[in-house]
Amino acid sequence: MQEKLTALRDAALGELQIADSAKSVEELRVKYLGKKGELTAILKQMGGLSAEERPVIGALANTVRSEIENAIAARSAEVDAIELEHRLKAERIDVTLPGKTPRVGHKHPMSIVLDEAKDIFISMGFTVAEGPEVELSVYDFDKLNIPPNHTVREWSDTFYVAEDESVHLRCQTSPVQVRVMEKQSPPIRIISPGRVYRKDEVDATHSPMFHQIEGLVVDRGITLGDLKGTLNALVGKLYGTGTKTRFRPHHFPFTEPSCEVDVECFVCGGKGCRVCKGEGWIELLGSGMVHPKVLAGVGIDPDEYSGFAFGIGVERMTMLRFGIDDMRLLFENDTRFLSQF
Ligand code: 2NL
Repeated sequence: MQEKLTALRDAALGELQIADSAKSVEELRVKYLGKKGELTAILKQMGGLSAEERPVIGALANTVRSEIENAIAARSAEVDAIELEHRLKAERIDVTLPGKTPRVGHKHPMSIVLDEAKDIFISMGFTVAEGPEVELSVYDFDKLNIPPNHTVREWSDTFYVAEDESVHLRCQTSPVQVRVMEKQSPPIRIISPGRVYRKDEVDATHSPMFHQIEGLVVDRGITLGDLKGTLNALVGKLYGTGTKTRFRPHHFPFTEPSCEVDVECFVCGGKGCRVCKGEGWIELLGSGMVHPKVLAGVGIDPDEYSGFAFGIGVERMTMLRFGIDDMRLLFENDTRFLSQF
């Protein structure tokens, strides 16, 4: 039995020496020291030994076991080191290779202008209000004093959703302001940015969907002077202080008096050119003093309160700001165009 044990030890140590992975070391541990391993098999035969032989063989068996255990521990450490070495070589990163520059996007020109406009109004104490794009005609037409025969109510102008004309895609964001006035009592100072829809053919200056920012201020003693001051501040911040404005009489059913606001042409400085069609002025927005009927309709007493309102097209504002001459460029999302802003 002595020979068997030493032969077992020699075999185990020999095989361990050529084991080259953690897995094969573990296999050898099972093979020699495991419950069904070769050492266990030999020890099972100890029953047949004499009383003198048994302690001798027992001591040798223990020595063999610890020799094999030590050899496994030592080889296992070596193999781990070798495997780590291999992995470090295989997974080596060459930090001197040129990197791949990530393509980082940026804000769309309309978002740049919209965010600027929002900041300007927020700095003047306005808050931002939002509302539904599918709107009740009562809110988008009736409560805005738009008469029953007005062209905007025709099916050729408006995207109706209901056959009975009670629901449509909003033509302006004014209904948002009507909803705020119904819920909240003055003072009111809000802007309502958002998408609006009109049945227009697509061309360089029209789109059936575009964006608007409307604004509304209602309080005691609000005058046309407040309207002019607010809109001049906006124009100055957007297009540079000193940009001249012109308030030109106009008509809207929901304001009285009403005016359109022009800015001095940014191309020719007012002399007249192709961009301003020889006018020297470019139309920017519509505005006016909120019609007393509109105030009364939402339960605000027009004898106690007055207000001004305005509506600006965001596409138009963006085109003027960056000198873009075709609205379609803003919607096509060609990155060769967009990356310029
Ligand atoms: C335009 C310019 C405008 C308003 C919008 C408004 C809203 C309420 C009451 C009165 Cl709740 N007015 N908004 C006022 C003037 C012009 O938009 O060209 N619209 C057709």
